[in-house]
Amino acid sequence: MLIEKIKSPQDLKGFTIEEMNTLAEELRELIIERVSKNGGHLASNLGVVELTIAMHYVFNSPRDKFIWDVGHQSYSHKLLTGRYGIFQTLRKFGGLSGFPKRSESPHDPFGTGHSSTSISAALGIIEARDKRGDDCKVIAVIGDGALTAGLAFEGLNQAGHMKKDLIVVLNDNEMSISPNVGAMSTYLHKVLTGTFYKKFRKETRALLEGIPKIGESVAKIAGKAEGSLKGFFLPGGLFQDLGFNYLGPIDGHDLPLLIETFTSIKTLKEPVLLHIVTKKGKGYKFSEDDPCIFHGIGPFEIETGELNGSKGAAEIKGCECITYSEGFGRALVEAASVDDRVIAITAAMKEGTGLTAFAEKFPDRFYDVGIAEPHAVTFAAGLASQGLRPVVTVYSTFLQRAYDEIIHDVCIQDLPVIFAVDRAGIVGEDGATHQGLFDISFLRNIPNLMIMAPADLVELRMMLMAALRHEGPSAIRYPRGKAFTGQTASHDIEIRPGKSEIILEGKDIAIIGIGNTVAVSLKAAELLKSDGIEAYVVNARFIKPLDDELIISLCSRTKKIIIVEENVLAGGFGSAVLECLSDAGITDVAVMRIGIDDEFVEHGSQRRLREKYGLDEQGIYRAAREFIKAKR
Ligand SMILES: Cc1ncc(C[n+]2csc(CCOP(=O)(O)OP(=O)(O)O)c2C)c(N)n1
Repeated sequence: MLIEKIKSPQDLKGFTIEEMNTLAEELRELIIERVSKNGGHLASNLGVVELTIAMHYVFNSPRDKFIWDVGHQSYSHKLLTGRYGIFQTLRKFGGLSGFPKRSESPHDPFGTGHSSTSISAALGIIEARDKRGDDCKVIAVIGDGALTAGLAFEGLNQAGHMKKDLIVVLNDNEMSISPNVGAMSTYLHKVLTGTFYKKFRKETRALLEGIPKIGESVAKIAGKAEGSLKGFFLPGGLFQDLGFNYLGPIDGHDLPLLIETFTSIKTLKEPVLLHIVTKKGKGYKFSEDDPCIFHGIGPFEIETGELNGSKGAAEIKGCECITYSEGFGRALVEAASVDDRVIAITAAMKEGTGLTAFAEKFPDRFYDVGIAEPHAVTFAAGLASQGLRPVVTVYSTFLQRAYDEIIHDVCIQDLPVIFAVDRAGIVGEDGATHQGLFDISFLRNIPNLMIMAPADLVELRMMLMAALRHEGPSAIRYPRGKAFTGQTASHDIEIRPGKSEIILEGKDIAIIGIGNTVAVSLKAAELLKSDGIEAYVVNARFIKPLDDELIISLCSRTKKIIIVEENVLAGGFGSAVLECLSDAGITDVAVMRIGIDDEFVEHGSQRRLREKYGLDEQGIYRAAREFIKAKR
């Protein structure tokens, strides 16, 4: 195989176009095979194979720096930069990350995972380069989906103004995870289908050949050229007005054309935006037909495209086949059916957050705002200020983007926006950039916000109803994966603000779980019972308001309390309990907190990571036994 000859991108330099086309086929096969086993972002990676080869052929990584926006499309880049030998470990615990990572390779100059950071980061790198008098090239590759975020425009805004030699490759496949949305997407679509593109598409190569290789800016060349050449630059007028030399659109699968284009623009000393058109999922029938399903996928059968087991299943034994996201989506449809004030908002994650059915049933009350979490939150605040009941469904990790909007636009004004915080806790293979391990800490300190976490699907539904009854802002956090169906042993189905419940009586020790740690705490209590240790188990339900009364009363019954949470310990739920005890002047109770210490949690399966951090039943059981033995 040709890929075996490539120890570093330098080895690509001697390849012929024919060999590079064969290499593209090999890369596609390797990616399909690996993702079919390990899961991952298939369609996005298949779309950028030729682009990646061309970039490595023309530029000199790691001296020249590639910033992959989101970074979910970086598998070919990894394969060409010395990571072929360990590619089978992709997304596995201790293995290759599914995203660019500084600690993994000098060819990854900037880590990504969340979208729309590439232009800002590239500009920073360029500025630092100029300060040290270097002359490397910096290329940001951004998708049309990622271009919907405000952050990308903040980067373009400064870059166009600074006039530095930044190359932005806009990889346009007209898809975000689902079809791309918004006015920018409509604009790009017009560019692709417009008369200019149609007219000049065929002439693209001829035009490029006419561009001198050195010195003059693309704009100047265009200015000097004949009328038809000017037309070549017209479609992307918006980018030109922002200070970029716009080039394209060109076919992003035409390797010779890509190579010629990069060679032509390499020497320019001004910002260039190269618009390429690619097919998401290219080269594998099933992902070409359904790039949305194959955007991020679990293990599947290559022959049939069918999933092996269900995607994102939490590894809790004995649960029914429905995810928390699906359960939430169903509950929201139910709520919206009886309350026409209910609105659903997503930032480009309709399928992931379980809103597909809602969008079909209530198209006028469903909004996909693009990858624009801060806007989603303020948009919801505006709706809520007029008496509507917006529900922002968002992954915990992406809600981080909207912190100021949560405080400034929602909570200070005490508006009844509901945050459905999906993928809260350990998410698994997507790794450090995607774990939802901060939301308890960053939400808990905001006045007016009620925060809940359900122990099972029944509670999730009841919490949504409680949030809709609540007159102020609220958040419900729930994990990735399958729901613990049925009741986790809740005695009382009714959700009352600030009320938790004891779901197992004991005497020797108390274990307080929140959300999905309730079920494992119960299992750990069963193990303790066989050792003769009787543990109370508390289903906390509320992070805020905290059930001070129950916690304080528990302290008169047992002198040892363990708190288990899938969140960082700093500022987490355990901290809330400690604050409560301290404020109440309780000093004779020993508290142990199980959660994530002061570190980022890397990639691996949810099961493996929970085991590592002692968040599974065995971990809690062992910790409880040690704790019982300890003097204090
Ligand atoms: C801030 C943020 N929100 C949401 C996501 C989830 N997400 C990952 S890829 C993606 C779509 C990106 O579309 P595009 O940039 O066009 O790349 P493509 O996958 O089409 O190549 C989304 C919404 C994210 N990574 N970061």
